Amino acid sequence: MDKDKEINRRKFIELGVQGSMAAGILSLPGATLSSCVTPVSKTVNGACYHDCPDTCSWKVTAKDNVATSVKASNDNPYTNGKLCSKMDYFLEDVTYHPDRILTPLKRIGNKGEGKFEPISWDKALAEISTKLKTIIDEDGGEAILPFSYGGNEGLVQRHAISDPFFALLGASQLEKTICGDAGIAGLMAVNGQTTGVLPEDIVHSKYIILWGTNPIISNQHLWPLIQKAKKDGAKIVVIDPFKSLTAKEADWHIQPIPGTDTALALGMLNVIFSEQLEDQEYIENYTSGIEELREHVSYYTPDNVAKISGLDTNTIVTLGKEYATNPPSLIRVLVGLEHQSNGSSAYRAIAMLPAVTGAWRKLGGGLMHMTYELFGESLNWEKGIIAEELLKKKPTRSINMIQFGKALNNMDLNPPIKALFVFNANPVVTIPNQNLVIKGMERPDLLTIVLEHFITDTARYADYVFPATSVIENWDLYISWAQTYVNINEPAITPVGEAKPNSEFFRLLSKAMGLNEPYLYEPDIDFVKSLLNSNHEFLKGITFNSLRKTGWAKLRLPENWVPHEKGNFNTLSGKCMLYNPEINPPLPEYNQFVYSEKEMRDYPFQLLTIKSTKNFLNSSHANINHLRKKEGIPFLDINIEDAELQNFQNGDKVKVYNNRGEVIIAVKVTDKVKKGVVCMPQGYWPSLMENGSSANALTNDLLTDMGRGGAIQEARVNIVKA
Ligand SMILES: Nc1nc2c(c(=O)[nH]1)N[C@H]1C(S)=C(S)[C@@H](COP(=O)(O)OP(=O)(O)OC[C@H]3O[C@@H](n4cnc5c(=O)[nH]c(N)nc54)[C@H](O)[C@@H]3O)O[C@H]1N2
Ligand SMILES: Nc1nc2c(c(=O)[nH]1)N[C@H]1C(S)=C(S)[C@@H](COP(=O)(O)OP(=O)(O)OC[C@H]3O[C@@H](n4cnc5c(=O)[nH]c(N)nc54)[C@H](O)[C@@H]3O)O[C@H]1N2
Ligand code: SF4
Ligand SMILES: [Mo]
Repeated sequence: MDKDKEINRRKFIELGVQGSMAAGILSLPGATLSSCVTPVSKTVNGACYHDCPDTCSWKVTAKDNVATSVKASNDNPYTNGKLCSKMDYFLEDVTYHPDRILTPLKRIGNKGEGKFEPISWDKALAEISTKLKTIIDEDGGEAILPFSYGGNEGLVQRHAISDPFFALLGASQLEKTICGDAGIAGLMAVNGQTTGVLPEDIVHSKYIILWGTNPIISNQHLWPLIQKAKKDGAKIVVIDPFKSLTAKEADWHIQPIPGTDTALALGMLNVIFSEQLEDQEYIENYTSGIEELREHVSYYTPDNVAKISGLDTNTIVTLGKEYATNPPSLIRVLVGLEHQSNGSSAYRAIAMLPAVTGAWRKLGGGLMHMTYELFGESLNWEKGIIAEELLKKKPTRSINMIQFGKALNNMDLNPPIKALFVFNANPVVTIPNQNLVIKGMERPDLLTIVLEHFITDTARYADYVFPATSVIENWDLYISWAQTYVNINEPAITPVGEAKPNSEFFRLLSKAMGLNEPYLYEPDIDFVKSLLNSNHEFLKGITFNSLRKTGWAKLRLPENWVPHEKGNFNTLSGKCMLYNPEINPPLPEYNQFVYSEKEMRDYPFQLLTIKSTKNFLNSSHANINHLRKKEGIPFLDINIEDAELQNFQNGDKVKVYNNRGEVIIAVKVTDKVKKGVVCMPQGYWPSLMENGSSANALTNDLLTDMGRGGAIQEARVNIVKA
């Protein structure tokens, strides 16, 4: 168990038109009707490819090689017969969208202009392989950087051929830490694992704290279960500096100053100890370091924490008491909370709450974060480790994705980055310090290759763009990072136009480069079969053949699983590490990020840039007109007091700026943020914004306190009328 359990979120990422449109289908680009007299109709099982905690199961129907519907699997209880609004028109919005790229393209305009002309696959691959060979000869393999992330969560299209391909070339590695890693580092320090309460078991909870997560938007299939818990008497508390849709629906919204959650959690512990609400027996048997923790939290009195967090003393006391006295209590954390400079410490402090109160004892009590470890443990990763073995023999440097802009612009790197591959990601939109990223991508000497569905704002900077298949055109296997279902994804149609799966691109490039290693040529379907070829108890009876029939299967986990009822933490001692001498500092501390007086004066507002867009998935779908219309224009939320001071009215166009960039956006005067905090949505492509800059033009490429994640929300700005 332990070896495979080493899979972390990074490795997880690394390894690894509804019926009505059928009538109009023949006019869709790329759709061709075969000459068969009898229409051939088929329905296959698949899953949503998005980097979303829900990983919905679906069925795709195709007639004569034209997909006619994508429908949620009714029988999967978690998907529960419903996709989300982003995916209602997936076939029109992606597979058959008129803007979809259907041939390889070569740049003819300047970088960023988005002017391309078609080129044949063979010619493009030949040109690239010649250029890559020169770069390898002159600068070494590390001059090549693959930049890929969770744009397609399928285990095959994410890394099947690309990982060994880049390892073989000796390319630089990308440190994929923008989502999950900071939180995981914090939880690992305490529990040695991230898996805790499973999503379905939230219905048993009686006190649910949604701490820095917005499930109505970001985890839509968990929300009905939270509603059920509420109907059965649970109190729903949201801790979020932004009044999200979820916060609005909660019984209690607690709105701290962003980035102060470590202090808040330590303050709750202080209350629990002073009110003697701890579970002494659980602490004695299953935790270590209680005396050090008691001493440590004595500083975090409700009064001190009130000063730090901007909350009332009474809020902190009540929260601590209610949390400790309403078992089974559950804390749900996901990703939003980690994007702070003190983000890891917050998870670390929060992870101590269920141990100190013994919340872990009951079904539905404890902490809920991610679930990928269960798949890491149970699938067969034998093919996935080929790249790892290659890298063990010949280690290469890593470039942290948060600091992508810095790396691209650093010509003192030895070697500098000379070739860039981007797939399953749109870094010009999603990576902090957007202007630095763009400046790097504008470098005339950088060879950039992008695999995509659309000319995204990243693809605009490419020398070559290759058409990627949409998920219904290739094989894959989907596991989930936040629930416990595995899905097979069978192609419903052959690739549209000249599109090819990511895996096939790398096979063809391997061939063009004269590489002969057999592992570069394994078919996708063999990866799927191999991953499922495991005797692990969680996969009992779940095979390639069974999944082809059922589409999805829930891991065979114990019924009514209470993972830490009797300790059983994945630490060396098996105990929950309240004090962890292996980590510096051994106890989580609240440390405020320090700005100079000048910075505080020049940039008086704290900026949040969050996933508040219901109709986009990160930057995906932001180019789809009807979804953007549905979403409405993006606003900067500003508190009424600040708006009055600055003389801003609703709808006024403002310039939000700092030393990294500026964004032109309309203001919305709301109570969604407190005084001093402003918030705008991430995900909008800069090309869709008035001045060609979106949220990440303002964010900082600062790393988190642990886990080398991104302190994306640690940003300050000033605002003036535009
Ligand atoms: N519709 C939609 N769904 C999505 C996505 C999307 O873009 N759109 N993205 C997907 C991805 S990749 C992920 S990782 C998940 C993320 O899912 P979540 O973690 O739920 O989403 P986030 O928007 O990152 O953050 C949630 C909340 O954290 C709050 N937050 C920010 N800073 C702080 C802080 O310092 N303290 C506290 N307590 N709260 C804070 C934000 O205000 C926000 O409301 O969502 C997934 N689902
Ligand atoms: N300011 C701010 N920035 C953030 C965040 C935030 O909260 N605030 N959240 C961060 C988080 S949590 C995350 S996970 C990242 C996500 O950042 P990214 O991983 O860059 O996510 P997307 O913007 O969805 O881009 C995915 C791209 O993959 C493409 N794609 C989909 N399927 C395939 C395929 O099969 N092949 C190929 N080649 N391409 C495909 C899609 O068309 C899309 O353009 O953003 C981060 N950035
Ligand atoms: S984006 Fe998420 S909620 Fe929507 S269909 Fe895909 S997995 Fe389901
Ligand atoms: Mo994410």
